Amino acid sequence: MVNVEARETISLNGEWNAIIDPSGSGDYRQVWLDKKPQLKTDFFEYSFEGGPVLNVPGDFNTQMKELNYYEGIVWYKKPFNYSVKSGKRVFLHFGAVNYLADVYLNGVKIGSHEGGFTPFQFEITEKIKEGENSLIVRVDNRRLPKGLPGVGFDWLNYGGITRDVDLVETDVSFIEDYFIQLEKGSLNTVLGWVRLNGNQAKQEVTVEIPELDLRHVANTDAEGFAGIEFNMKPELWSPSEPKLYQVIIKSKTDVVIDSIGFRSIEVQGNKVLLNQQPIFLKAVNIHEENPYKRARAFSRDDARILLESAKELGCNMVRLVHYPHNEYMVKEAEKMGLMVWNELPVYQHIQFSDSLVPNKMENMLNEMISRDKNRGGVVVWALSNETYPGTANRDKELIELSEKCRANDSTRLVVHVTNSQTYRDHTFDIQDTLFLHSDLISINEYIGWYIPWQGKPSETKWKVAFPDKPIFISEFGGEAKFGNNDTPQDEAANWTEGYQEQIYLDQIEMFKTTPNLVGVSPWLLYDYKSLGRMHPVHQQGFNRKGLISEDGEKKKAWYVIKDYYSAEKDQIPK
Ligand code: GCB
Repeated sequence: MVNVEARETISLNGEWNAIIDPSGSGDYRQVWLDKKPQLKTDFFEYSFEGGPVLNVPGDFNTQMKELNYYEGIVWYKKPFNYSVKSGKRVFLHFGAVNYLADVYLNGVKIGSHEGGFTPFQFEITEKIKEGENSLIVRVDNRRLPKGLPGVGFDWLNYGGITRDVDLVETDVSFIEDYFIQLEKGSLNTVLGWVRLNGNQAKQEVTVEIPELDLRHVANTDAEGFAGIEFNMKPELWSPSEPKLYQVIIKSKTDVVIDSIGFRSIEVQGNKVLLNQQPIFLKAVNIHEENPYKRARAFSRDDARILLESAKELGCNMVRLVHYPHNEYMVKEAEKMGLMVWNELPVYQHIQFSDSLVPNKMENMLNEMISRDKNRGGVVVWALSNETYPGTANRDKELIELSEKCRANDSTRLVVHVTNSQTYRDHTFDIQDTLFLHSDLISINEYIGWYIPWQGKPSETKWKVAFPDKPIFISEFGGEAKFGNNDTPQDEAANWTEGYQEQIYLDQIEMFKTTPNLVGVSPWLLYDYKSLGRMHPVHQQGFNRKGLISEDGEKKKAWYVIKDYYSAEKDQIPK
């Protein structure tokens, strides 16, 4: 179900007992049975009691020194009391668990989930007991070659029950899901639907927007589904006026209240149009990490820290890499006037030929869209990042995924990010057949860092496979350690702020030569933890491409981008 925050919930956040299981012995010891000795001769070689306690939500890596680099199994247990209410249904909802979750209630398995960044739930109406209940979750964050992402990625593999856990109580029939957004290209027609769960009797559902004095009535069919279509004249959502409307969705037995922004987003020719006006996307890349806690971000407060920095930089968009971030991020961004780029963890080396991977991609896509489709702030579904044209079945599977995405939600831009490029004779040659299926030519390039300049940035030449499409530079930048002003500043191996600053100045010169440029997104806002970044003096386990350090100190490059964003107009001429 969507919009859990707006429903009757009982939070299961807080302290959970944990068993750390690096050897995987918990499976054959059947830890989920949580046995206690009955006879004098009984003993069991595990116990939740007397062991470590972990906070949920939160990654486990940063809660115990021993788990710092841990990738393995942790068993979590939460005892809770419940009073059964007749005529109510109960669901157990997880905001996210990284990566595999097996869930047991009172010793019985109720389900499993794969994927570290999207919500899932199980109905437990028949399984929850009056009084004391015990919930056990086996979490496994080991990397899988056939996982999403696969085994190699440039961020910390934070494991655990990383987002909120709730019991959700509903009536027998409830509003499971709804889609209330403007029709693609329209500024005044809402085209969507409402879907009920649990009662196939046909009934009226209403969508009300009190501020617009609007009440729309529709009738559900035998499957509990009602199409919604009505006209209105909303004040449109935009970064400068992030107007949200209270939207009340009602069925006979349920009410869900949401706060929704209405806007249109589309590509026309070589431009991106927001509310039918060309817009320049001033973005920044953000990982889901609280720099100050150096831990996985999961709360509204964490979201505010990251998003306020993006606002201060002058952004009108955030690219939330490389997986769907928590729902607070998306909701807060919408409130603050930041367009959101949501991305699937289809990252670099993915085994597209595996028989299960395409299904996993599709499930994650559906879970991502399902949760965020009512957020007007969300303008991009990014389906992949830097996958390789040579990988078997890559194009076939990603093209199918794009089609499924458009069929599920036709209102946003669908994007694939690539780094399929050559840079020879000072010419940028961008060729990737995948761009045919992407609304933007979205490229990551690190000229000035991984690839040295071959001439004056202002004289860069371009050869682009699809010359009529808009180009978005989704990553660029280089590393610097804050406060490092050593000389010489023109040597990359010195990790100086000056070297990073020069990369940004040069990139901005190059942007003036980029055809159909509709926006840029520096890599990235804050320095963040990544174990592959092993330089003992300059990196210390951090990817140092941040514009801000993990202590909140702004590097010289920050000011370059801030100036660029304040000089660059949001609206570009038609
Ligand atoms: C990239 C990736 C990003 C990396 C970044 C880097 O191209 O998309 O995930 O972290 O480069 O710092 O090398």
